[in-house]
Amino acid sequence: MAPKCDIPDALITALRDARLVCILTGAGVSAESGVPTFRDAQEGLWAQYEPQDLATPEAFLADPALIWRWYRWRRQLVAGAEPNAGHLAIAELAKIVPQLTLITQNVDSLHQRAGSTGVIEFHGNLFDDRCFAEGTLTSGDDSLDVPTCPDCGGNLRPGVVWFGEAIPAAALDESCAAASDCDVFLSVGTSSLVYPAAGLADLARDNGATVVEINPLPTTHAADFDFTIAGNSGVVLPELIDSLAL
Ligand code: BV8
Repeated sequence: MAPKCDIPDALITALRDARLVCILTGAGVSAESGVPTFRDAQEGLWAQYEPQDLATPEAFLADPALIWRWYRWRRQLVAGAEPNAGHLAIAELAKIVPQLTLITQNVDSLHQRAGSTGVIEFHGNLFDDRCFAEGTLTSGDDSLDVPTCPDCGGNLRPGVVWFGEAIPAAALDESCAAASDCDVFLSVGTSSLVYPAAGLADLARDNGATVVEINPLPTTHAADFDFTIAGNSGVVLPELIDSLAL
């Protein structure tokens, strides 16, 4: 059967010779599961808001009930979604190459549901609750508009990293180490606009890795990659696995 997209032979060779492969994913890898990306216009009641205006501590302080409604809407949406062929291919690739580090900007747990292990959640997880004041992981009473912390009684917030907030130190350290040490770095389904995540490909390139962008729409950084494959991750990644098996 004719390949659905063209995977350069030199990339297959680089993957076959790789000791460590590092993958960074963004919202695009979940698009084929029906989870809207940050670039996609928000639907319905949320259409009037820019995601990065809602995903801030300031927005939460200004109206915690509104922000909780947004995150509950996203939790329901993601809970109804299934991992797609792109997520499954990444879990498969981890069984083929000697070592694979998966870093995701996604907070939707779809990589883990596809069977990927040791996933670095660079921007946290949608389904975690944290005390806004203490930052401690806890579970809130979901019936309340704004669940409260069982310890201090303060508001709980979703366990994600908001704009203006630091990346969890362990996630940042592990990601920088993997990006600096990898032989092949795949940037999949991300617009490469949000930092410090978008800087990981630069770190990999500066340390001699082969860097690859997989995205139907080349990003503003496309020229900085050794290979750019214009296609949906749910099509390109399974094709990449098949090419490796040949
Ligand atoms: C921080 C969790 C400091 C929340 C998110 C340097 C330069 C400029 C700005 C900054 C900088 N350094 C820091 C900043 C500020 C800011 C930032 O980067 N702003 C941007 C907007 C300019 N960064 C921060 O605030 C970070 N924190 O810097 O803290 C600090 C340091 C120490 C101490 C205190 C503070 C924190 C950023 C994290 C924010 N949280 N998510 C939530 O989800 O609610 S970011 C969120 O948006 C996502 O996690 C993701 O990272 C980002 C969206 O980007 P993508 O995932 O790439 O998705 P997008 O929709 O943009 O694109 C989708 C792509 O997929 C497209 O290219 C499309 O073509 C493609 N696609 C579509 N379909 C498919 C596909 N690809 C493949 N297959 C398909 N089928």
